[in-house]
Amino acid sequence: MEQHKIDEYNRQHLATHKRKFDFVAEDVKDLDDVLKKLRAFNIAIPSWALGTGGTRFGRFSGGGEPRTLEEKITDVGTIHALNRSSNSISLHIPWDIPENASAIKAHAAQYGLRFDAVNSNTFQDQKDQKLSYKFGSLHHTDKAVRDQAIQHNIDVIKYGVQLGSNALSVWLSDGSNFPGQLNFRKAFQNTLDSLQQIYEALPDDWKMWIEYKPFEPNFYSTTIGDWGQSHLLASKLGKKALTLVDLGHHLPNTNIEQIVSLLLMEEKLAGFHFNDSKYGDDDLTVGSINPYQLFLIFNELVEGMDARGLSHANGIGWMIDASHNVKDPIEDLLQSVEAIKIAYAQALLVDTKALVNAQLNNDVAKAQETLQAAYRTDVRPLIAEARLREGGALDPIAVFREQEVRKSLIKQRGDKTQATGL
Ligand code: RM4
Ligand code: MN
Ligand code: MN
Repeated sequence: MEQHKIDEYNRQHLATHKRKFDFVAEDVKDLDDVLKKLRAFNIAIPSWALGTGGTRFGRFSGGGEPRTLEEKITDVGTIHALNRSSNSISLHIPWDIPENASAIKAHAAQYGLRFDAVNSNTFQDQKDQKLSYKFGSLHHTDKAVRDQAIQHNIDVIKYGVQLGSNALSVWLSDGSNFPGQLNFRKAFQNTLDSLQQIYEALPDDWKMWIEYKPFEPNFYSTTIGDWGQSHLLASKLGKKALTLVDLGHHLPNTNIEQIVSLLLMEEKLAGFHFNDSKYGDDDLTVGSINPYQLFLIFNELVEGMDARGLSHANGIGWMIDASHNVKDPIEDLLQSVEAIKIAYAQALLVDTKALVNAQLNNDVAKAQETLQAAYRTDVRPLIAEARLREGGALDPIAVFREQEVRKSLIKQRGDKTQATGL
């Protein structure tokens, strides 16, 4: 994406933007501080979200999908050039193996990108794999299977070290489909023991992020099924192990913001896999179903991070984990990043003093008014302004469409390409 094209678009739309910005900015108390924070805020893009995701029933490619890791990085580069808020990429291994790490790193650096957490995969069998993960990996009854899965995680750390990552993200599909299939206690102990061996292989400045999920692909039990089980493992493992919250990994109506608040208090919140859902792990575009919940989560995050003096930009990990099958993946990711920034900006606008007072006085109506005043503010011009100051586009999707980026990707890569991933 050439900068002059972005600048040209911005020039044409500056007057309209200015009018909207001035209107909202007038009522923002610490405008400079808010803009500074918005400018610094980046969200990592997962390497598996750049193709059109499928379901177990089918897959419909939109064309021009990245065929290689390099092309995935190029697409993240396009996203980052447009929104200036996606300066890193998170790799899933073995879907994306960096065969030549220094070349991959140099390619990413060209777009101002670095590597976020690396993700291991012991939920699928690979072609050349000796033992099967059909009955689980780190929790398996057979030590040989556990050892194979441990070794895979250690290999993933090694790839990550070469790329300059500093976290290993572990999501296990381990669980059971039928009552009686598993001994819960032994499955948990095997998982702990396996994670301990992986933990020992972590470099000093690395973290292990432990993701939980209540069901799917197993439908009776999941060995790391909720934040309590993840937290139990993380606290037994040590300081470098933390709990990762994927927004889609909760039973319907779970109060995620409360979970987030307590994990943050305990210094055990690794970060996020952002997405949205209506039923389960739907992996829909962030903010497409329940933007109010996202705001409430960010409200707890801002409050909790400020209480601990953590930097919003990198105090914890921010990452998208979505898999969509009807939209252009690049447009979809741009929408997700925007939704996250909107929720964050709204949380920054909460009148904290008024909220604290309302809470102390049990003034419930005032507390609700205070939160919703921030939530109902149209903060989009603030985000556009932050983006503009960073060199991004006032309207990233509009530029993407105007420049016909997808059309030229299809021309280069073909109509029938399929990216690795789900
Ligand atoms: C899982 C989980 C993991 C992701 C895989 C592809 O449901 O969210 O984070 O890596 O899907
Ligand atoms: Mn996830
Ligand atoms: Mn998931």
